[in-house]
Order: sequence, then structure tokens, then C-alpha cells
Amino acid sequence: MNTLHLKSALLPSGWARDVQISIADDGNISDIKTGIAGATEGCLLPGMANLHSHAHQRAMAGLAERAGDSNDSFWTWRTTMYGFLDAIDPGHLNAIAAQLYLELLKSGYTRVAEFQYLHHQTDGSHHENIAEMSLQTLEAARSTGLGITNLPVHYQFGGFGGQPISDQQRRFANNPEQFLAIVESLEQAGKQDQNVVTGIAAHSLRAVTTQSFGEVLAALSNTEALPIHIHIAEQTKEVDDCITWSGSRPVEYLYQNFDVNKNWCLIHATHMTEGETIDVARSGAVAGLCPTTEGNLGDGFFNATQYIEAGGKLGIGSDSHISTSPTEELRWFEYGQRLVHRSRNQLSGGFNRSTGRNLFDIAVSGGAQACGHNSGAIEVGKRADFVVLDTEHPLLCERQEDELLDSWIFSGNENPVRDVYVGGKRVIDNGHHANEDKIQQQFRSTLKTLRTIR
Ligand code: NGQ
Ligand code: ZN
Repeated sequence: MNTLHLKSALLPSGWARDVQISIADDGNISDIKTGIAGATEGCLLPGMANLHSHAHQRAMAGLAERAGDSNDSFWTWRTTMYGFLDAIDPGHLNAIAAQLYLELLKSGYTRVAEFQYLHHQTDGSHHENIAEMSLQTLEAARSTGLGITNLPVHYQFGGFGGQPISDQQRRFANNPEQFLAIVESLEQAGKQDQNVVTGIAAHSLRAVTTQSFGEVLAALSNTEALPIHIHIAEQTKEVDDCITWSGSRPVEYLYQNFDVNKNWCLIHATHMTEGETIDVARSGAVAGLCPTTEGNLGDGFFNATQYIEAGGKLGIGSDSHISTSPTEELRWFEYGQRLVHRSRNQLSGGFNRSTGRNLFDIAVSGGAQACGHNSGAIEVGKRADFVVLDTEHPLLCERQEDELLDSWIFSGNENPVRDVYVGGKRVIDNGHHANEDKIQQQFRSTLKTLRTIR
């Protein structure tokens, strides 16, 4: 039994003072008391899940910022990214993921949904254990203490309608049977660990067919709470190609062919008609938005105001990891809407309400849902996944309650995250992780090796 006792906490009922939280030995919250004297400084928040990550891309942040030609685009970036990942082996992936996960923890994420599609060796041949690469990201999460939802990715084709994969995509490709072996292996490795969830992903409607992903879903026995993620409608070219191929837009096609429910998370549901926006909101699925990557790749703007008005669920991810900060994602998300609507406080949720608070509440709860995890609220029975803000930090002193969230999110890039708890264990203590030097050293030497190989 472990106890936390802080001056303020954001509970489901709202802000509370002098809050004492008891955490049972299994890492879940067993008791909450308020108004108890003797609390220490600090503000306790439920932890935020990062619902979309491709860990390997952290190692190339900043290396795709030169214009190729006047048509430089998402698709030329993708070619650069494929070239970069070519040399990454299991040991490199472990080191890169560990560094990433350390950074995510330090900025206030308590969980990551790892959308892992880098399965095989460079020539497409399988590792001795077909799940090797995903097991490396799982191991990196465990070694850093970050909670993880493993999303091994089904990727079989190179374009809509079952086109063959390209040479650069050989590392990703599996038929349903091979893919299911990876899922099985991850399930085995993660079971009995309450910080680990195993879900699945279809890379995109470009990379699977209705039949192949249908086969995967049919073969899985326990799908009731299975997180299912997919990249859906990120680029207008993707929407146009989908219409040319099927006569339908991607979101429309997905809903016509799959039973999309609250287990699903639609990554980059960027380009939707009003009708699609309402359909997604009504289905209970989570829209997974990655505002910094979507900005970096020139994707377009998600119709957030209409979606939220319709009761839609959403969460945030850092995807290509050109940022590892939840506040930067939330800030960009709001600013995108302000720029589109030429107005302010678009996502505050009502008159005189705090935008930071509303964004935080929405993303914490949507993130936990998308990750299929029992967290996202400071409540008895939930996982003890928390962030403690340093309320003596210059940015946060003289701030109270919702002002703390507004100032954390809308005051730049200083980091007032003091402590981070995952499953009741303090993994960031006063801004530091016990193994940070070693993790950074391994990352540095991995980058050096990759630079020499490329
Ligand atoms: C990915 N990333 O799989 O890493 C994708 C790009 C694709 C983003 N969509 C590749 N941000 O969609 O084919
Ligand atoms: Zn992605």
C-alpha cells in the first residue's frame, strides 16, 4: 500500500483540495479522501495516453525538413521515412523506443499506443520470432515504466484494392496467419501485466482488404474490448484514390464494411464530410488526432467543433514524434481551430469555461478508451496513472484549478511536470528517471550507428 497526499487533484467530480490517495499493491486506486491536513505542494492529474506512436520515427525527427522539389509532400516524406527505417534492427528499435518513452513520461504521458508495423528484416525475411520487433517496443515500455497498448499492425498490400507491396514495404508485410502469430505472441508476453494491453491495427485501407482484415477479426476470439486502430483519411489524395477505387470515401467505406464501435480508433480522421463526422461521433469510436504531425505533414484540419458538438470522442497522439509533449498537441489542436474559424477559445465547451480543462478532459478520457485501459480518471478501482504538476514553478504559481491547466497548455514549452506515476509506481521523480543516463547513452550510440550505415 502506497499513499499520495497532495494539495489539489482533479477528480471526476471536479477539483478537490488536500487529497489523499491510497494505492493498493496491485497498482490500482483503493481509496480517495479529501480535506486531509498535511498535504504536500503539487497538483495531481489523471495521466494522459498518447494514442498513436510509430516509435522508430523518433530517430529521424528533423531529418525530413528539406524541400525535395516544389511538390514536396506527405508522399515524398514517406519515401524519406522508408529510406531511414531500412537499417533499423531490433536492438536499434529498443534503444530508440526507450528514449522516446522516457521523453513521453517526462512530458506527462503515462501510456502509449504503439502502432508497430516494422515487423521483419530489411529484405522482408522474418526474424526467428516473428513478433521480435513488437516485443522490443514492449520491452522498452517495460524498462522505462511507461504503460503500453501494443498495436501490432496488419499490413499486407501496397495500395487500395490489394495492390502488391513495394520493395520498401517488405518489412511490414504479413498475411492474416502471420499477423495473428504476432498478436498471439504479444498477448502471451503482456498477459497478467496491468500496464500492458494488446490490441490490433490495420495500417490503412490501402494496406489491407476487407477480406484480409475481416479474416483477422474473425479469427480473434476475444474482441469485446479489443482496441482496433486504423489510419483512415489523412491526405486528400488518399480520399480521392479511395473514391476512384471503391466509389466511397475512406470513412464511408470503413463504416459500410466493418462494424465500427467504441473499440475502434480512427487515426487522422482529418478529411470527413459532415455526414461522416456525425457517423463517427455516433458510433462511439475515438478520433485519434496528432496535431503536430498533421501540421508537419501538411494534412489539413479536422472538423473538431462539429465533431465535439455531436458528442464525438477524441484523443491525441504524437505519431511521427516531431514533438513528444501532450501540451503541444493540445495547443496545436486548439490553434488549428482558431486559425480555421478566425476566432478564439473554440474548444472550451461553453461560455466562460476553460479551454485547457475541456481539452484535457476530452483527451484523457478518449485516450484511455482508445487504449482499452482502465485509466483516465482518479477514481477508486482505476489504475494509479498520474501526473503531478509542480505548482511552485514560475508558470504555475499563483494559478488555481483550471488556470493550472490553461497555463500548462498555453504558456510555451517549459515543462512543469514534476512526478509521473504508472500503476502506482513513481517513474519520474522530480523531473528525472532512474535510468535516464543509460537510456540516452544507448540512444546516442544507436543514432551514431544508423548515421554510419545510411
Ligand atoms: C506511417 N504515418 O505509417 O508511418 C504513416 C505514413 C502511410 C502517418 N500517416 C505512411 N503519419 O500512411 O502510408
Ligand atoms: Zn501513424
